[in-house]
Amino acid sequence: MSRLVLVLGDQLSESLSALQEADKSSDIVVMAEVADEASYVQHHPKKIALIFAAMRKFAARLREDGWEVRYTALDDSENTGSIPGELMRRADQTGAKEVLATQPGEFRLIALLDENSLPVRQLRDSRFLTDLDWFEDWAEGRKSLRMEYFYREMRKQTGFLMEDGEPAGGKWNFDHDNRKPAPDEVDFGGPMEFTPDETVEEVLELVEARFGNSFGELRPFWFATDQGQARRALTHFVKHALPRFGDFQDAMMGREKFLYHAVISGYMNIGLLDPREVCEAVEEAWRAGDAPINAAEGFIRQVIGWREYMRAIYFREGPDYPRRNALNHQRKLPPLYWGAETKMRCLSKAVEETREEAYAHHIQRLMVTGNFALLAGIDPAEVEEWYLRVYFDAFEWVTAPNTVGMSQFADGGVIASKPYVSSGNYIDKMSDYCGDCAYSVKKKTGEGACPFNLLYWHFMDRHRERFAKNPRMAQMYATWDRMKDDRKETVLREAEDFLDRMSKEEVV
Ligand code: DLZ
Ligand code: SF4
Repeated sequence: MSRLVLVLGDQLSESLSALQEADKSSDIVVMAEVADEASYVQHHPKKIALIFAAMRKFAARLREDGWEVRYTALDDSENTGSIPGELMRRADQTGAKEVLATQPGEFRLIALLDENSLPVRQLRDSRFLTDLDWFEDWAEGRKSLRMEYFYREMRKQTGFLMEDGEPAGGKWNFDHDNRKPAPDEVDFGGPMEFTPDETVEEVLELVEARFGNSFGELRPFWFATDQGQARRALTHFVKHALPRFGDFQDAMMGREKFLYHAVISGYMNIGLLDPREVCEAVEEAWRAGDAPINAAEGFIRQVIGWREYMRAIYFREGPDYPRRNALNHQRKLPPLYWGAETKMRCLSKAVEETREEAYAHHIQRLMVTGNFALLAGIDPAEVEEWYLRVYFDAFEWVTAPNTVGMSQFADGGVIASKPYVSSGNYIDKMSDYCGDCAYSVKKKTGEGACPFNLLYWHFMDRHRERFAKNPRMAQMYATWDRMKDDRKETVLREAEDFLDRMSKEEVV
């Protein structure tokens, strides 16, 4: 009796546990482009196109490999519009009585498969390095979960950048070297771009017709859409950008969308690249003397540290995690996040690049769009949904912990030991945005004062009770307390005024 093997749009790896467990000679692979997945949030058109194109190419590859694949295109007349619907339809066609799946990266879909009338066996997703049961044991009894300690465990377990049981270069973390401000010139032309082939072009036409009105530019579409292309993109990054990746990891530049970033997170998250092969390529470049340790370590930490840690926290914290709101922030996400005019250059650049590329690098996400949302008191659920919609690498297992936890502190400190907030100063130091901005970063109050400067103190003041005792924030509270009362009043009044105007959808 044949079984169905479900392969989702972010599970496009031959090493997928469901495929490994299945029998090529009798089991039938089911893949489906469905309206439910394409619209549970209104994804960026480039993200949908990436997933559909990569799904179609992966299905073709499985067929070449001898698998029987039942593939449903979005515009197939028989398409039921949902994953459970497609499983039932394929079961009726084939007589299959059981489904093999790899556990999806989202509680919503896990529950749907659990409730499916046809039994679904959900296998562990072995493409991630962290065993979630091991993580439970590791986390149990710890007062606080900090990524750094988790990361060191992962270094030991995987052996990446280890020499005789010790961290290569004598330190676990070289972040101290990774905070250079924006350079004058960037000698990297950006990630490798791929001209759409026939399959991609067909998908682009479909996406244009069905999702053309969503936020985001579909064309030019240049993403890798199969494993071979994604590997070329990785090699290109390692050769041309990795050596300077570390130095400028936290820099931001108006003219340079990508700086020295790899832009491969989306490929990893849909299965085209395996995190192990990514780290191996980076480690190899360091061993060959082609990349410094601060670059290799900084990069590998993102992959075996942050990426794994985010996912493990998501599954540990449970389905309510994306809706947490520890700071009780209720303001609506302002239209500037959807491209409405703003005078804040840092935000207008981050949103413009997001609209064009379905991408912004991590420091733009954390220190510009994330920082502003936190300072302005925006509902973290709205912020999380924004990230989930607009980025090519966004799936709930990563956007929930990244946004609700790390960027918005809405989990009350499960992930971060203090909120990631900064005034305009930090943005000015790390970017070239402020020079071209209508606001003045040097002005703390009055006409043209940088809104980040005002909102920073507004945030500190309104959350005093929660944060005043945090030793890492004591110095900032001491600075605030040293300010004269009338100055404090001016700052808070101007911040309130800014927030009012923003809420009334005036151009701010
Ligand atoms: C994100 C996405 C989109 C846009 N479309 C599909 C689809 O049509 N078919 C599919 O199998 N998967 C799609 N996905 C990925 C799923 O939403 C993803 O598997 C879940 O969010 C869990 O991570
Ligand atoms: Fe952003 Fe303020 Fe700098 Fe303008 S002055 S770019 S608003 S940080």
